[in-house]
Amino acid sequence: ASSDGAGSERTLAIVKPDGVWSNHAEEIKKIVLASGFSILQEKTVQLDEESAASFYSEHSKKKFFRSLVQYMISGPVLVMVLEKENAIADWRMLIGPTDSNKAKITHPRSIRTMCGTDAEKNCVHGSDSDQSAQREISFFFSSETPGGTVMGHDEL
Ligand code: RTP
Ligand code: MG
Repeated sequence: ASSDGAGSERTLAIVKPDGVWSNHAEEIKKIVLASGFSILQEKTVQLDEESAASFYSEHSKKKFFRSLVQYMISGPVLVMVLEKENAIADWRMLIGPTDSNKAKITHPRSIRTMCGTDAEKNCVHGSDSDQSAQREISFFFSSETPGGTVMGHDEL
């Protein structure tokens, strides 16, 4: 859009199944907007095993991979494209460290402290680089790789 500033950046955020279940999606969206992000696109999707495994394929050799995939398909997720200057790092900062138990100690005001449980069930996702952000945004929002079954779709 023409309003995109020269320094603006996009990232992919996900409210994972535990965050949706525990009714934190609206609260997280309020934090997103209050922190200066624009929500360019959003949808609620139910991932299947294949799409969840593909989304997290970088972790396919890790011990926690199977469990991660089962967690990610355990219910619908809210997927959002966020935009602001420095969006990738700023969103990662807001969500806090991967392990929600550690976040509770070191980052008490983080989103993972608010709604995460442990090293796996950590409530939210954020792209970790510009390359990941581009891949992940296409994964969910390009028509060729729909990335799960759409449960709801808000046009913003
Ligand atoms: P994410 O990709 O979801 O934003 O999380 P992250 O960068 O902070 O962490 P990453 O290393 O990419 O791990 C991806 C997701 O795998 C689950 N996990 N479980 N049991 C474990 O030790 C473990 N470690 C990671 C988490 O759900 C993590 O977000
Ligand atoms: Mg990651």
